[in-house]
Amino acid sequence: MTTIKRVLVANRGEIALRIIRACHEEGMEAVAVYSEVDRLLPHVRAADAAVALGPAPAAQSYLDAAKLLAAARDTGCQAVHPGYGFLSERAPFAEAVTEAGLAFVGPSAAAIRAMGDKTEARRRMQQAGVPIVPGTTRPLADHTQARPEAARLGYPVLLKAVAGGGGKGMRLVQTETELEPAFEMAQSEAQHAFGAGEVYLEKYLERPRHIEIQVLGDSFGRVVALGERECSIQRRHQKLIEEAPSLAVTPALRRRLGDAATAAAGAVGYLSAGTIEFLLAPTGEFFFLEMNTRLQVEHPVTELVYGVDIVREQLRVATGQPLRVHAGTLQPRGHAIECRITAEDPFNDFLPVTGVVQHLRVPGGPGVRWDAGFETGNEVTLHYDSLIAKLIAWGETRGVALERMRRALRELVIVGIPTSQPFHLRVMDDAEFQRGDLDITYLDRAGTRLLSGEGRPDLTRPIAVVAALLADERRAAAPPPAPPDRPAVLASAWLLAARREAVGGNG
Ligand code: MV4
Repeated sequence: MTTIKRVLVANRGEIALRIIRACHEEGMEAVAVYSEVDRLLPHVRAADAAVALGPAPAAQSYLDAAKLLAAARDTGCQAVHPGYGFLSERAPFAEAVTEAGLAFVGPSAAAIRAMGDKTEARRRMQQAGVPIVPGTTRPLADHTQARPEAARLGYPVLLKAVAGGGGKGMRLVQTETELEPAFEMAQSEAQHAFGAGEVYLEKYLERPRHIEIQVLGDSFGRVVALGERECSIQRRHQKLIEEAPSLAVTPALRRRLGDAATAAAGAVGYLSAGTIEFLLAPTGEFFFLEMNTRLQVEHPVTELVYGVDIVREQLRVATGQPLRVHAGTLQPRGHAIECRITAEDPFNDFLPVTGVVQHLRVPGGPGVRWDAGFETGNEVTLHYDSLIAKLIAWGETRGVALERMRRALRELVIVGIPTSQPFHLRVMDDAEFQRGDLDITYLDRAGTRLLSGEGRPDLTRPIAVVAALLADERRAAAPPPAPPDRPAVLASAWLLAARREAVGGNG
């Protein structure tokens, strides 16, 4: 057992705040880190202490392992939670954390490394009896080596980077004549993106769904699967909407996917939270795609339908405690949908945008969860990802969850930056989405229909909000009206008392 009293949260924005909240519920203190441009974000204030990392560029802040380790040491932390992105899937960082005598809230460096090499991951999965997409399990030396393999698989095939993942360095090859140039392109892209040019081949699957299984492992060798998430609504390998459960997954298929995911995680001695990605073919066959060895953005939809706090479980297993969830009793309840509210202009090809959140009205009420990294007054820059917040709706049925999401999206007001909000409203209104008729081509097919120039965002509410803000400012500038029964001086006395309370002194 490792005692963890204080955790360094090596991330920013919504996920840093999410982790800080879990620490507090586990009775742990949380130390935030922040770059110069992030000093006013809510995660910095929510933490028990905060350490400045330096300039905005990630290489000099959230990706600087030495600064993070120094921050953990200087503030007396016993553990480091990496969140997602940044250093979360860098095996050398996980190693450095443990070598510094701290607990890494995540899997072992060995598991991260094994899953980071996509051909090694495929070999391990094959050995564990997990179905993999037909293809090679070793890197290919050159296009002449690829030629007979591609012929054996049958075109179309996909060239993928061994160090890849997330779609980078991927190349679709339709015919044999395309193979040589595609091979060179894939290699140089991979070399550029990952500093490792190795590529391998997979049979190209047409119109699959992207289904992923959440797993949790503890130090007693127990691995549990927390059902699936439907993640087919993506754009340029960026997920925009996720839900749990998937309409395409029957209880029998869920059991088979769960067994495969458990075997996959077991094969690398998996500890903490992880996700096994599968492609589900229209035939009903499923294939291992890759494993994400981290907490994922979309974990809340699983939390809501399984009643499990995934981040608290991560913190518990990091201290050496057993998982509190038991495979036999896990049943999804109801349905959850997540919309990623991003600082991107859906009417301009989802171009990332910057600006200040001048006004924010947060949705709430029954079945609505708002996980945000920004508040009114915060600035969105281009230094990091464009995620402002995650809006998650839960309901007893998919229909209720969908209605709640629609209602919450209407409540949400963000003034100052274009966001993905109007896009999400249109998806919720789309008949194809409502039928659950999804695969990875949904957005390519529905995108134009949903975002055609006609019916650009209704500006009535933003204008109303700005008018209200201006009225507020005018009111603030004028002396407060003092009704006869409640003189202004009394309000000041209350304020002074409150301030005395806040500073904890005698005034
Ligand atoms: C595939 C595929 C079809 N066949 N592999 C994209 C990102 C990376 N994680 C793997 N990806 C794909 N691999 C085979 N053999 C289609 C994709 C793919 C995709 C997968 C999941 C979600 C969205 C996607 C969008 C385009 C392509």
